[in-house]
This record gives sequence, structure tokens and C-alpha cells, in this order.
Amino acid sequence: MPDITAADAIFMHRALELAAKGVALASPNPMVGAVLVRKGKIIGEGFHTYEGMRHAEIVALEAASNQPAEIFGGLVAPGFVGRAFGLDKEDETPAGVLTPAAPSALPVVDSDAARGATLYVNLEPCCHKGRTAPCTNALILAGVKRVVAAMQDPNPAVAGRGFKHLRAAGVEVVAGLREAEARRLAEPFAKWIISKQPLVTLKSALTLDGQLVLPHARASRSHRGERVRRRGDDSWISSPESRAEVQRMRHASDALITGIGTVLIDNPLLTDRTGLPRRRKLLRVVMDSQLRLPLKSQLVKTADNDVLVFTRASEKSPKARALQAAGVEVVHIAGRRGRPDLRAVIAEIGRREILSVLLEAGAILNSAALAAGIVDKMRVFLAPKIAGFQGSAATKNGFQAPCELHNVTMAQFGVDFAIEGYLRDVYRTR
Ligand code: AOF
Ligand code: ZN
Repeated sequence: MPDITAADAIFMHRALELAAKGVALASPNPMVGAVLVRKGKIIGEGFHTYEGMRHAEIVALEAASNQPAEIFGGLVAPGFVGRAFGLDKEDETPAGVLTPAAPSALPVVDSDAARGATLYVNLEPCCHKGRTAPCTNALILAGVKRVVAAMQDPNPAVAGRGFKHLRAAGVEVVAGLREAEARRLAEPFAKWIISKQPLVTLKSALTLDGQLVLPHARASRSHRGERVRRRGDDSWISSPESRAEVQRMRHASDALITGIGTVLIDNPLLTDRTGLPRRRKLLRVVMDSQLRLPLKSQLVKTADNDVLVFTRASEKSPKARALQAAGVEVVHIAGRRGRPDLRAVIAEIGRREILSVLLEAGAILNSAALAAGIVDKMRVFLAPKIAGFQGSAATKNGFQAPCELHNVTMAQFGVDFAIEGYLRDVYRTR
């Protein structure tokens, strides 16, 4: 990598830090952070949120000029435009760069603020018009001299063209600084923008003897005849630190999938309880072939356009209607060898602009998901406990083909170790 300085690494670190502030706020767009530096000092920075519309680069340009740039017709205000291109009149503006707007209605933007500056950004600046205008245009017009980006945009509409556009305009471009971290941050977006399907992470917690449930937490009978798991503190397999991490994983996900078996046994809420802001509610998805989801379950009682049930039963059956009346969405899904077609489920979730799914299920659904090839990565929390009985392992039957995970990493949460690895390269899936 040419001409990388220690300062570059520090400012890219900051850009990545900013990008991460977009967790649960940027989806279905990528998390992007941007830092503008002139003469060694940060003159503007920002990150993207979907509601905020503006891309991170524009937020940073605005911050540098201390004024919000109007986005007219999705384009940056002429305050940047005229002077940067040496254009005096609006009609000299290159086609597609600027939507003319009444100049008097526009704020005066100090377009010199970023002249000669370096931009640090974790994703290649876009060069296409989506909800907003190309960031490359805004950067060129603002006189940014150098762009240091961590990675190319996996969006096929950009995919290297942003860099090309900048270089063609004489901007020095350095790509690939802290690329591994950037790619990890962007992987839900990459999977979805390439395949229109969400990134699926299987999460599980296991004892050292490979069990999912502790004996004293095993099923007992509730007054309604349903099996419930007692939830005393000691019935948890994983440490409080692991459970906090699972909450962070939920916060970073757009949806969560579980099976009806888990719902009947645990009666879980399956919510994001981090208390942190999120743009869309965590979509709670239940795989329930026979529509057994109890109307009195916590899931149904708390449903608020955020519970989705995939079933082989009819969407018009009395039970379906009762669930719908309680605010649950019921979607009929075709079967495959007697089981719901999980590929169809994932495709349907992808159509809803869900970038990431956390699979928090029991052995049967986990195995079916692995067998169906819908799992992209796994994260298994290993707790230093022995269940001491033969119960259910994390996966069982139906998944005969052995496979190996790639890019395996490990992290400690309290006394537990979480092992994470990939089943496929999410940047190459179709
Ligand atoms: C950037 N910076 O902060 C983001 C980018 O519809 P739009 O205009 O919001 O464009 C969305 C696309 O732009 C998205 O798919 C990705 O390729 C890029 N997102 N790009 O340079 C940002 N959020
Ligand atoms: Zn952009």
C-alpha cells in the first residue's frame, strides 16, 4: 500500500469508530463513517444513518463547513458546486451533478473548508445516484485532495467506479487501509446487496459436554400443560457477559429466527434489550409448520408489527386469523420434504430489506438451517459447565455432510469462550 502514514491509520480508526455508530440505524444501507483532515487536524466528521439520508462523506463536509448543505433533489447544494468547479452560473453545471434550485433558498456553504483536505472513509465513496447524489461529485467539488478508503463498495452499482471517478478528477486515492475490519463491519450489507438475501448467523450456547440445556433447567410442566424451562439464574448455560454480548448481537441484527419448539419450551421475548436506539424494530421470526404458536405466549402478547410466523398451514385458518388479530403476520411457506423451505424463508426475509438474521434456535432448526445451506457464519459460546446428561446437542440429524469453518476467531466473555467462523465467503455469494 503506497504512502500510508501513522496518522492515516489513526484517522481511519476514527472513521471505523464513527461507522459503527450507525449500528441498527444505517440498515438497509451500509454503516459508513467519514473523517475530513486538513493540516493534520480533523475539520469534520460524521456517519451515515438511513433516516438522515446524507452519506457519511456529506455529513463530514457539512461539519467542516459548519453548515448543513441542502440536498435538493438528492443533490448537494450549489454552495459546494459553483466555486469548486469554477462555475459561476448554474447552467454551466455538468449534467447530472446538480438539480437547479432557487439560489436564494440555499444556505451559503463555505466550500473552501475542505479544499486540500484528506477524507478517511471505511467504504468507497459512491458515484451513483440513489436516494442521494454521488458522494464522489461532492468530494471533487469541495476540493478534497486525497481519499483514503478501507474497502471497495460491494454494491454492484459502485464496485470500484467511485475510486475511478475520483482518480479521473485528479484526487489521490488510497484503498485497503484496515480493510479486514471494514469488510467485517460491512458484511451484512455485502451479503444482501450482492444476493438480496440476509447474512445468517447461527448463535448457540453449549456446555463442555456439548449440551444446549442444563438438567435442572429441563422441561417441567406448566399449569397450561406447556413445557416451560425454569429460568433461575443458575439455569443459564452462558455467563452474564455472554448474554450481554448476545444482546449486542441482536441489536446489530435486523431479524431473529427461532423455532416453535424453543417458543413452546422457553416462552421467550426475543427482543433487543440493549436500550440503544434502532431504526426498525428487531423482526422476530418463528418457524412454525403447524401454527402452534400460543396466543398467550410472550411473543404474541408483545407483537407490534414485529412478529412474523412462517407456516405450512393456511393463512386463512382460524388459528392464523387469531394470530393476525393479535398483530402477528402469518406467511404460508411451501414445504420441502415435509419441512418448510428455509431457502424460501430467507428469500422472503431478504425481500423485506433485512440485511442480517440471527438464528437462535434448538437442535432441529439449527440442523435444518445448516443442511439447507442458509447459514453464513456461526458463533458458539462454550461455557465451562458439564450438563452431565444426554440431551440435545447444538445440532442433530439431517446434517450429514461434515464441514469446516473458515476465518475462525475466539473471544472471551466472562468465563465463556465464543468461537466464531464462516461457512462461506459472504462477499462471493449469489
Ligand atoms: C457512501 N456513504 O454513507 C453510504 C453509502 O440510496 P442512497 O443514495 O442512500 O445510496 C445507497 C448506496 O450508497 C448504498 O447501497 C451503498 O452502495 C452506498 N452507501 N455510500 O459513500 C455512505 N451509506
Ligand atoms: Zn455516497
